[in-house]
Amino acid sequence: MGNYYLAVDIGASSGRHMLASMEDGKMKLEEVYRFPNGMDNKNGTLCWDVDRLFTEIKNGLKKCKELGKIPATMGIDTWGVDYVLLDEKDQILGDTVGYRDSRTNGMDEKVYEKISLSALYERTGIQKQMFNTIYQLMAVKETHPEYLEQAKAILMIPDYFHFLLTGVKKNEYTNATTGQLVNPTTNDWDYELIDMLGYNKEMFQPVSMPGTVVGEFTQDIQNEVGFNCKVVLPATHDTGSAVLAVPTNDDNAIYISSGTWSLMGIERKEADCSLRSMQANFTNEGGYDHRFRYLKNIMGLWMIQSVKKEFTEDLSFAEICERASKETITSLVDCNDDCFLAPKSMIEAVKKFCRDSKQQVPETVGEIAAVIYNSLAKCYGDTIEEIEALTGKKYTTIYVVGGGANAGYLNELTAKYTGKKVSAGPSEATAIGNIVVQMLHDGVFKDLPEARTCVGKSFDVKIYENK
Ligand code: LFR
Repeated sequence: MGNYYLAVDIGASSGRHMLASMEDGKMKLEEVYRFPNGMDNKNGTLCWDVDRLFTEIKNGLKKCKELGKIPATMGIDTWGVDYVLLDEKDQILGDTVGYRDSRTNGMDEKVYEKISLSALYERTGIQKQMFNTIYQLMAVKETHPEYLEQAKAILMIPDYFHFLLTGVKKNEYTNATTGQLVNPTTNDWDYELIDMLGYNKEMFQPVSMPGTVVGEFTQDIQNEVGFNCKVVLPATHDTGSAVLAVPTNDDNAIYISSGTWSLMGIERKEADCSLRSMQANFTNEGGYDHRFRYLKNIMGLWMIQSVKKEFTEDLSFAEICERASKETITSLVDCNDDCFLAPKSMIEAVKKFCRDSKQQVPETVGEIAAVIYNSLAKCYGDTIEEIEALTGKKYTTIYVVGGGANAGYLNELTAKYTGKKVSAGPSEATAIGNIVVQMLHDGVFKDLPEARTCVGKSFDVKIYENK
């Protein structure tokens, strides 16, 4: 029996502890613990409860101990762009505000007073998203400049949890890049940009690559969870991990990391920071082995997760898909419209979009879901056209990975709207990608292509073709 490796994968709606090991040349995964997540409305501000999340992280570690399956290494990944600022006593300054909060409204203009949008893209290669760390820090500078002055460290959310486990502060590369303050050529913080914006330079730690050892559990953590473990940086940005688990070595593959967001794109060795790329709003997020994720954010299953909470009936995702598949409504919404980012009611937002664009307004559960699923698939189709135009290549297959790979109805629609073959799975791609880096660190695989071949052999994928 080989080693166990533990991925703690925390998404916007839930977190999970996944233990992995190698058996007969295949990766085996076992979920040992799961917990809910979400942004809480704290006096009108959307916040993450990082204290509770850290308790859940420790609960999952205790579960490993109980099972007698002690991991050799572990690593944490979460959604991107959010962070904490720590003072000299390592206490969090202010709230841990979530990326859907509206505090960044208008912060783009404040940033552009210092640097133009195009100059910013040219030096970071990161798409404009109002929630990027760069705009969030501007919101702090505007409302609580003292936090920025007092901050001794900025840690992205997974960096913070790694720090609580080990006492070591590191800024991991893949998550740092999404924030829009890293240079894609030097792969380090763009200190000149940070200076221009008047952010405190001292709080940034040197950027560390995935595969780097953070440290071992502190004595306190060891006493509490009952064992010691080495913490190894995965690609701490969940999308960075998910894309590592795309089960192919075909350089011409298009992937969709499908979860709360749908991240659709390709992998590239060089960042494309051109004006054309900026206008299409593609991003160049840093990845393992300096492979850039050239992709686009699409609103994703967040829209379905949100309407599901509002439906009076308690339905599973499968039931919602089932109902949607029976509908004939043809109305479509633009999934990337900001009105869907954090609406008070997603159902109302979808209806309003249809009403305003003079389309049939969906009324039933099935109709609302059908509009959302069809709109997502349509958006995938449009995005492929953009990728093909930008790269001058044709792609044959779309690899859907992540929880959304289980949505068979959406996969069928994706094949229909794109005209491509759809390969769906693995659904636990984020945890698998997290573990891939730990296994690479431990010498289980010699390189990423070998790891991806193994992922392809180890997990089920389902093929959908346009009929
Ligand atoms: C997906 C994701 C996306 C990022 C968004 C906000 O979970 O990490 O990659 O753009 O969440 O962080």
